[in-house]
Amino acid sequence: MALKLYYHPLSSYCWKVLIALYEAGVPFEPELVDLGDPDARERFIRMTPLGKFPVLVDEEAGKGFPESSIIIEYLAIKHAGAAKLIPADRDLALRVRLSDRFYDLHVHDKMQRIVGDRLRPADKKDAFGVEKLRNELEISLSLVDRDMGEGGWATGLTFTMADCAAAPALYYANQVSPFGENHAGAARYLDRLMARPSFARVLAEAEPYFAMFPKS
Ligand SMILES: N[C@@H](CCC(=O)N[C@@H](CS)C(=O)NCC(=O)O)C(=O)O
Repeated sequence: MALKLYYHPLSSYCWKVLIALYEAGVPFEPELVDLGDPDARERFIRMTPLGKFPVLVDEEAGKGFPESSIIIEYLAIKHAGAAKLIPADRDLALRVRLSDRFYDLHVHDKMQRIVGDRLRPADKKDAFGVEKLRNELEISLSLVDRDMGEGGWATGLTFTMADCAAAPALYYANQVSPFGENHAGAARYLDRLMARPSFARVLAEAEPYFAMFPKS
């Protein structure tokens, strides 16, 4: 299967898919999209009008998908190495999808919008909105503390799509507001994720771009 991944090395949702690809050992061609380059942006938007990455194109099958979870679902259907990311058991698979939704919607999205506010012009900031997002993120992280402090992966002993979702969400949430002692359980889970070779590789590849991340 000839796969092409349109991505950016700093993009958290692209990390989620890269982790899955590295976990599964699926060969793919990375295509870095610089949305700051007007020509590259125009080409990308022509391909995917919402302009969000990651996008995976399966050139042999003539198919392409945005949305990190759908991309991982596709990989799990098409590639034996990726099948383990979504268990065959339907009840377990539901738990994985529920946890994937939790990390995307209740951790990743909050974090992403807090970072988004940092990129706004000084007179367009939304302090009220950011405070609300920070409070919501605190609640989500307290659930991660409760469930993940003692070890294991998001839904048990097996590394799944839910852990692919958790890794970037928690990594950047910890940048936005360091977990420290307040979120010791989340911090321990993040340590386990960062020690996982797939995620360690993603972080090493992103390293040259980290200076572009808005610190405040
Ligand atoms: N729900 C989407 C979210 C994708 C997303 O938000 N991507 C961000 C990068 S992490 C993006 O493309 N940002 C560029 C922009 O909004 O201009 C997914 O799971 O893939």
